Amino acid sequence: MNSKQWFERARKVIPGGVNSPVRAFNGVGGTPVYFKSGKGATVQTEDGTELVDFCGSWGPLILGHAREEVVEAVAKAAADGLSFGANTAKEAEFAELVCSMVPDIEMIRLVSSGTEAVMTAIRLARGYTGRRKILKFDGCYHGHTDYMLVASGSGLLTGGISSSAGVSPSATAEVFVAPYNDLAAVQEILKANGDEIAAVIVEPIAGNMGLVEPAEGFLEGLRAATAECGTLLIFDEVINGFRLGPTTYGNLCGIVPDITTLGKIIGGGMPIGAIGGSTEIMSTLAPLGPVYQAGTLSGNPVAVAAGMKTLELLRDENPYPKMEELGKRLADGVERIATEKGLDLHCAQRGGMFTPFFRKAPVHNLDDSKACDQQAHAHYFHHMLDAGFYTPPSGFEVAFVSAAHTEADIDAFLQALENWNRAKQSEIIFGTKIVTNGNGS
Ligand code: HOZ
Repeated sequence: MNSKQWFERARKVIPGGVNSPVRAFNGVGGTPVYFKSGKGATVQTEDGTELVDFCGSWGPLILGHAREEVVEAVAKAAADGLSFGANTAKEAEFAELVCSMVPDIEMIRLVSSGTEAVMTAIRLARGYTGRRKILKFDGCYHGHTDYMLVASGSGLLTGGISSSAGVSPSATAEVFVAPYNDLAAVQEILKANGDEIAAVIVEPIAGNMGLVEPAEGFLEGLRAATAECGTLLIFDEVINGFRLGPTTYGNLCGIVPDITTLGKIIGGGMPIGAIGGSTEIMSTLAPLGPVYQAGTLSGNPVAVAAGMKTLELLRDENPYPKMEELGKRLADGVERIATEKGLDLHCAQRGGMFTPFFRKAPVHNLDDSKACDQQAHAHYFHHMLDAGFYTPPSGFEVAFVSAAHTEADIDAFLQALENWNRAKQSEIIFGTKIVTNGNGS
């Protein structure tokens, strides 16, 4: 059975054949790849191929696939019991570790996903402030709770919808949306409605419309404007957290949000999420306070073991300078090739995060990202896949260089890009639509 056969089989019993829409390759066309195993920077597929993986399970695998120490920690925890639904010493140690690595997080509550973390953070902000409304940014993605599925990034963009059906209008009516990086728009909304807004939520470095960096003063401005009207500032660091250093991005750039949401890396590949903040705010959560949150698998010992070992390794080995170096090598190489080949392409990069944007002009917000040539991205994606490189199957996502990648991986990636000749590529089938190569015909 190859990927195509597995996909046909899966489509009969799983909606769209996938358990998360972006995996369906709607953004790039063609048939999704089925993964069999992974080790370090590479994965083996059901097609018998080996791919260098720049998706890294969408971010958790900062140490690469199946890092030995993490797998050992998981195996040991699993052998000791998969779940208790009761307290464990490890979860207390894990909370202590995160608090020690992120000084502004005095307390942390564990949940099972980033979506759940954001859901809880929003309820916490509402409970703490006694206000109902929220402000989010166009193209930022904060999981799939009702009120966060407005003007959303990530998989919603590849599906051509920015807001989901089935969401109650009363949920979205409570959400203001501003363009990312537009501080003046935020200030205006807060000036008129600040006393009704419980929280402003932002991905400090946006990662769900491709990699979009905050403009100078944007995050500082958000901090000042929210503080002025008693609105909480939530940094959604599900992607950013522990990505650029062994701490949060907020801590690295010296901005203290009121609440931080975490996920991905802190679970080392196992399902986890977390909400962190000051003792005062976090004490609003039950059983100390009136804001309810619960979960049978919250603080699951196997997930905690994977996360703990991952954070310890990041703290002790400090692979961040290496990832920055490799990320820069890759981005510089993409820029050079784009210039030499006359491609409408540039590469955004920060640390190990990168996004090739198919236009020359920089990308500051969702409108800029949407203006990129998605068909060119799809052709690039398939060329690189055929050459042995797996990148996110969407032009609206971030790719990741992990601590397991090497200079040789980056150079091979660049060589493959250098060999790209779009005019020679065959057409790509998007569902029933065929996108031909070259002249965009
Ligand atoms: N949160 C991940 C994208 N940035 C997506 C994973 C998914 O939607 O499957």
